[in-house]
Amino acid sequence: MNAFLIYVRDENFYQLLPPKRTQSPPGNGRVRVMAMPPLGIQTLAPVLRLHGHGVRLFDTCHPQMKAEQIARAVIEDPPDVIGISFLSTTTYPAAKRMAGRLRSANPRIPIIVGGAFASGNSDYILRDCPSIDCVGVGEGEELLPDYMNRLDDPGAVQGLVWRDGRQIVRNPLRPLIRDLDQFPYPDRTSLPIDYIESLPLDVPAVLSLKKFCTMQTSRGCPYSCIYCDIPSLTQGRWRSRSAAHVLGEMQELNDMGYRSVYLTDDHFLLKRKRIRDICRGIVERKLEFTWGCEGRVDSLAVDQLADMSRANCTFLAFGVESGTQKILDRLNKRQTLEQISKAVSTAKRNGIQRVHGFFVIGSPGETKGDIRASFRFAADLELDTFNFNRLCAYRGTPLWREYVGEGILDDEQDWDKWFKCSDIDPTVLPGETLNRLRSRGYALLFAHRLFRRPIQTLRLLKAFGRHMKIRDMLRLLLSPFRRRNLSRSPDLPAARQAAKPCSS
Ligand code: B12
Ligand code: SF4
Repeated sequence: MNAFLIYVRDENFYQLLPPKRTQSPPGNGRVRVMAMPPLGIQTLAPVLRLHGHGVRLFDTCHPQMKAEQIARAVIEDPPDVIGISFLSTTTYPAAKRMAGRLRSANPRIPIIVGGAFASGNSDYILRDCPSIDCVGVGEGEELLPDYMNRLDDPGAVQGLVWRDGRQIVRNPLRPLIRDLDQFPYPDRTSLPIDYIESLPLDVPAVLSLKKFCTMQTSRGCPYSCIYCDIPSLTQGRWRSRSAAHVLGEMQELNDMGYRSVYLTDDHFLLKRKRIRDICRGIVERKLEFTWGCEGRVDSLAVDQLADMSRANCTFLAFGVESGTQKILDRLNKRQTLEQISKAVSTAKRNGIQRVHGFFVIGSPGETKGDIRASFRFAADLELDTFNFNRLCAYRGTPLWREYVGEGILDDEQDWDKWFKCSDIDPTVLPGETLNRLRSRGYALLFAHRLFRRPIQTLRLLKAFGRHMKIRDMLRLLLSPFRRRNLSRSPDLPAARQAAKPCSS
């Protein structure tokens, strides 16, 4: 049997390289895109092939892989199954449009969707979108081949939520996969796209032109921060591939010429022995790529950062979130300000080139003073880069459940929306105030950096400037002070929309 696997992108999170540099090299049909590769479909393709199926991959960031072109491919070379993969709430409308277009191209081909948002909202999706026949909940490595082998008996496929006539049927959940070492490595060659290491911003910020890809060495997270849906997607469990299996893939990437790798693990820094073995393996095998990852500041592995640095880890991102203990506790972050300072300074002392801090502002109960304290705290940390996003509420998170309990959100009507907390929660400062405080905070941070760490700052600017025009550098530096134009704006809850006066 044959399958099309399509990754539907959020158009705010990729950009083609400017026209002159878009093709690489000109005429070979490949395009260069500033984005992360679609690891979900890259992971599933070789597994389906192992089961004897043919697979064609599509990624909508490619100018020739938009809904129209894929619909034409469906007509000319009809597959037996269409699988649509997308990550988040923000991409659901585009995924729905894709399903509708492909359904009209050939109404007989079953369409299955999967990914983080689809897994958490399966029943709602089937009720909402008649072009989608079923949702694969959770991991796809076992589910998708099982589904393809039993197209005429969907009731027997664990983890499938499907439509039986007018009824939506939720099959029993498929248990989490125990042995993640059993699968082949992702397919990084079939898509005619070179993914460029970059920042997903509205300014073209190319970080390097090295051959770049992502990789996943573990899944899940045992913590329960109130704004995050990873624990509910992975049943609060952390599972990993063995160091040997990870190193096998790393060797393959090295031999294929990859020189920059980003680990998309939710929490890479969890198991000391595994980290030690991976780092040792990278050094012993003389693997040439640099790599980056994300982790918690309280992990014991913080004292292994020297090993990681020796093994070419050049980027480390910490979820700092706030500069006050009150807000860290409100977010159930289970970390202290001391742990944050220690982790950041240990990373820098051990030679990690770029240490990044993720912060949020606009948390429940956060005051203007708390936000100013966060920026002051950030200024005192030895972070190289940082971002301060406004807190959002996504379905599947403890925060969402709080809002449903308080009557602010309604699961039935708001499930496919995303909200800035400042738009819906009266205990959060208004959006305008947050934006003003953020602009001032960024100005303080930039000034602080320039005067207190001028050499590091110039080095960083030089690194960013290598592949950017001066005009783009200036736009990048000014971007924190500008309002970002998103193709999909945050929503308002149904209750508030209903209360709005009718304009006619
Ligand atoms: C890397 C990443 C990004 C990258 C984008 C990567 C890319 N390819 O474009 C960047 C940084 C740009 C990003 C941006 C955003 N992200 Co993000 N991102 C991730 C992260 C950390 C890893 C994704 C990944 O590579 N996973 C590895 C692959 C192997 O897993 P997978 O794709 O889930 O695929 C598996 C299954 O889902 C399933 N599957 C996948 N597709 C299909 C299809 C079928 C048919 C079937 C049956 C199964 C199936 O099988 C696969 C193998 O088991 C996830 C967290 C996570 N653990 O998933 C968050 C996550 C997906 N992101 C999230 C969010 C919120 C966002 C943003 C909205 C954030 C923002 N600031 O605006 C944007 C929107 C981006 C978008 N919609 O494209 C949330 C989604 C929550 C939600 N309910 O919407 C997550 C879950 C993080 C979180 N903490 O909550 N993100
Ligand atoms: S934010 Fe990070 S630490 Fe918190 S639950 Fe999500 S993945 Fe785990």
